[in-house]
Amino acid sequence: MTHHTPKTMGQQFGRRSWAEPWKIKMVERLRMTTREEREKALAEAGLNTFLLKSDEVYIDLLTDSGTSAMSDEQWAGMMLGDEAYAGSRNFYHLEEALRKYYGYKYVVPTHQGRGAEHLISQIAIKKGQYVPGNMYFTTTRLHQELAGGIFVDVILDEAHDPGSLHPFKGNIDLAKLEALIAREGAEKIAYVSLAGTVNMAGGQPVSMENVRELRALCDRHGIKLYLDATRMVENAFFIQEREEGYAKKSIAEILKEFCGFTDGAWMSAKKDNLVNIGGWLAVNDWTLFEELRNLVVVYEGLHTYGGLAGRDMEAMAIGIAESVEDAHIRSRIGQVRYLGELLTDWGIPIVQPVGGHAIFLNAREFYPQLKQVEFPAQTLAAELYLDSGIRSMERGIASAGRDAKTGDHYYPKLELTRLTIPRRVYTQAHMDVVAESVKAVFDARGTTRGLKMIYEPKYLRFFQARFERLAG
Ligand code: P71
Repeated sequence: MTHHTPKTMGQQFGRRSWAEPWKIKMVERLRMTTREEREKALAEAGLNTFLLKSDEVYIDLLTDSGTSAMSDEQWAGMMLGDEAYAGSRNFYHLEEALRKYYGYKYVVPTHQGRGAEHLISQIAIKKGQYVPGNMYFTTTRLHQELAGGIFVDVILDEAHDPGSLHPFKGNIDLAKLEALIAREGAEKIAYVSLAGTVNMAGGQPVSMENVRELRALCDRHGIKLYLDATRMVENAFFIQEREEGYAKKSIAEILKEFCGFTDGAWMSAKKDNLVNIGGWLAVNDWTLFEELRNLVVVYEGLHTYGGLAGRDMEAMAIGIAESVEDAHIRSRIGQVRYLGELLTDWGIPIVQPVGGHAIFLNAREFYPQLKQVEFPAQTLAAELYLDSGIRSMERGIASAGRDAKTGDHYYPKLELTRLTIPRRVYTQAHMDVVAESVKAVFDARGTTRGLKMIYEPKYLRFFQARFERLAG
């Protein structure tokens, strides 16, 4: 018998191991299912992972949104909820945290990110204006369009290439933006919509240099610059790691410097900010703030709670401080990267470089036999669930929706299946199980058939669409 020497993960990678800066006080038990149970559950869900019951899921990588584990201090904060209708002390705590870490002057809480997107879009966009941005996000673009705006993608070309190793694939291509301004005129631009670690591009960051130059460009033309800060803390980590001059700066310092180049931000606090529900808008301009806090009372709630309970705002204020700690973000992104390193080493096609919140499997390369209208990424999500009970999310043609003018599908270059890692929830052993399941599905890829959509809702169709397997 050959003797096998066990090695820690760190040893296998030739480095000292790192571990999470927390320990586990309470656990949530998981339910395992049989293949038969999964076949049945998936058929009932119309082969759409959004329609599965979470009890039917083993490892849930649908999203990192609202799925993080709160700390004991955040839970203690929940008991300090001041549920006054007006002027809750938790709102002032939240405002203080946002001023301290993000640096904006005025804050409007919202129930989640899209609530904030709705308000800023309604106020800052005039019908027919353009909204250039670094790749679209589904809810962001929808609210911009509902406000009469026309979204224009001005991200670097590299962002659309899953193989490009550009360190800042989230950057805005300033020449594309200049060309749009030259063609349409600055007054036709509502604002520039900049996102930190671009979700649909694979969690790819924006460099400090890019936002600095973008600010200068916007100033030259008198154009406002608003930030989708949803995963901006993760973006700060990549700047610290990859951009010259930032290695010795803290995540908190980098975050604040970056936000300082923008006129305001909207946020889904369900991601970086480590809460299960919440969002906010923050701006530096008083007049804009007055408009926003007036509109928030129409759609969300009074401007000191915006659709949240006092306790939610307290948990958010505490979560913000925890989220900018260097050790937290290093282990958070380290875990995502660990899964990415395994898959890369095994030759499985994923978007490179690995981003902040998720691994994006390149479904086109899994299934070259499928046309894009046969939903390769949706197919891959279905196969993964069947194999192991892991839930992932389609980020391809189903998510992209239809062109309102022509009625045809949008055909995004990226046809991806996202394995999104919740913060502080799963262990390294869970990542191993995920990696092995992806490999099993990859190894069986040759015989996999595609899907057709048999029910298509009007808005954000991917949430509720139903599919059927194509006959072989
Ligand atoms: C994610 C989500 C949640 C989601 C939203 C839509 C379809 C599927 C899943 C939400 C974001 C986001 C960015 C960059 C704004 C929102 C909306 N992401 N900007 O990735 O990633 O925030 O969900 O709190 O309303 O799973 P909201």
